[in-house]
Amino acid sequence: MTTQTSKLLFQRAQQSIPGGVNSPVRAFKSVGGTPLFIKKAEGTYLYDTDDNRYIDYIASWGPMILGHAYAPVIKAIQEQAVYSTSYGAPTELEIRMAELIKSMVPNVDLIRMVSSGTEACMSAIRVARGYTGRNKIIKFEGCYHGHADSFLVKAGSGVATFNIQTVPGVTAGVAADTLTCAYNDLAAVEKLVSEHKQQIAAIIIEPVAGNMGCILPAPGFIEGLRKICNEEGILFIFDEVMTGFRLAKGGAQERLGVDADLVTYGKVIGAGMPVGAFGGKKHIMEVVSPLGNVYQAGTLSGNPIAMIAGYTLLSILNEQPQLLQEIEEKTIYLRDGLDKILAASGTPYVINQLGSMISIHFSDHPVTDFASAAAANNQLFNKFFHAMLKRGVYLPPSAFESWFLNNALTQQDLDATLQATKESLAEIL
Ligand code: KE4
Repeated sequence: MTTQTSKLLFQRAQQSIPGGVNSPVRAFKSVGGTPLFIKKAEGTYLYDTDDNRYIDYIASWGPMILGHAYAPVIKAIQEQAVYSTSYGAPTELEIRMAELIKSMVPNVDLIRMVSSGTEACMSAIRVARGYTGRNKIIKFEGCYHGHADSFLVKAGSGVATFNIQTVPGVTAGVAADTLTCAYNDLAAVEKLVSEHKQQIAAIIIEPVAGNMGCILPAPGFIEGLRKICNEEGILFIFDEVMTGFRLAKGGAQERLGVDADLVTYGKVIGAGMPVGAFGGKKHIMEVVSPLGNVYQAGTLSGNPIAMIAGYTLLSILNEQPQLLQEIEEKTIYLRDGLDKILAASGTPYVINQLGSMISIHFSDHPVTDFASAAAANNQLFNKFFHAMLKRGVYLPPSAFESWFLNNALTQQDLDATLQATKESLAEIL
C-alpha cells in the first residue's frame, strides 16, 4: 500500500492552508504520520488518492449515517442544483425542513437553520443569555461545542487531542463567563451553581459525549442536571450535533427521556452539506431576531441545496426508523467482537458504546470523564490507529473521538474490521 500521492499533496497543501487542512483534527497531528487525501467515497468505503480502499468509521465525523454517496441524497442535490444554489430569500424547502424536524424531535416549537454545529451552539448560548439576562454558562471538560470563543475552555475533540490548555485569542473576559466541571460530576455542578446564584444562563452538554471518545452519562446525571436547571431558572441545552438523528429519531431527548430547553443539531441534519440548527420552546425562541432582539443571521442559512440534502436524509430516517436500529445492531456486533479480541490480548481496555457511537480506550479503569480518557494509554491508541489504517480500516485519528458507524457497513466489513483488530494488536503489543 503506497500513500505517496497523499504525501505529495500534504506537502503542497501546507503551502497555502494552515497545517495543510481546513480542520485540525484531519491533520493526523496526534497519531502522527501523513493524513490521507481522499479522492472519493461510496457506501462505507473511502478511496484515497493512491486508490487505497478503507472501511470508514468516521463517516465525515457523523453525517454519512446511511453511507457515502447515498443515492436519494445525491439525486435530490442534482435535481435542486439546476435551480441555482442560493437565493438569500425564504423558500418553501426551509419550511418543510423545519416542519419535518419538529415532527421528529420533542420540545421544538421553533427552529432556526445555520451552517454549522458551531453556529448552532454559539447561537443557542446567545439565546439563553438573552432570554435569562444572565452571563455565565456551565460546560463540561472534554465536551466540544464547536470553536466559538465561549466553548474553547477545556474543550474536547481537537482541543483535547492537541492538549491545548488555553486557546490564544480567547479573552480572559470571555473565559471568565465559562464555568467548567467534570462530566458526570453532579456535585461539582451543584457547587458551581450555589457559588453563582442567578448568574448562570445555561448548562450546555453533549448528552452522550463523543469528543472525549464516547462517554455515557452516569445513571441520574442528566436527570440531575434537569432538576438543577428547573430549580435555578437555568436553561438546559442539549448539544445534539452528534447524537441528533443518530441515537434515536428524536435524538438523546428521546433516547434518555429528558427534555432540553434548547437543542442544537448538525452533521446528520445536512447529510454532509453545511447545516446546523438550534431550536426549542416558543417562549424561549421568540427572543430570536426578527421576532426578538437576540440577533443571529447567516447568508447561507437554510441554503436550498443543503436543505434538500438534509430533508431527503431525515425523511428516510423518519419513515424508516428501523435503519437506526440496524446501525445499532451492527455497532453491538462490532463491540462484542472487539471485546473478545481485546480480552484475549491481555492489554487493559474499556469499550464505551451507546447506539451507533463507540470508542475503545486502552485503560485499566472506567472512562467516565475527560480525566479518565486522558489517563488512558493513548500512545498505544495511536499505534493501533496506524496498524488498522494500513489494514484498510480508517478510525478517527484520535483517542478523543467517537467512532461513527454507518448503515452501509456489511457483516463482511465488520468481520474484516475484527480481523484487522486481531492482527493489529498482535503487531503492536
Ligand atoms: P461543526 O462546527 O464542526 O459543524 O460542529 C461543532 C460541534 C458541535 N457539537 C458537537 C457535539 C460536535 O461534535 C461538533 C463537531 N465535532 C467535531 C468532531 N468531534 C468535528 C470535526 C472537526 O472539527 O473537523
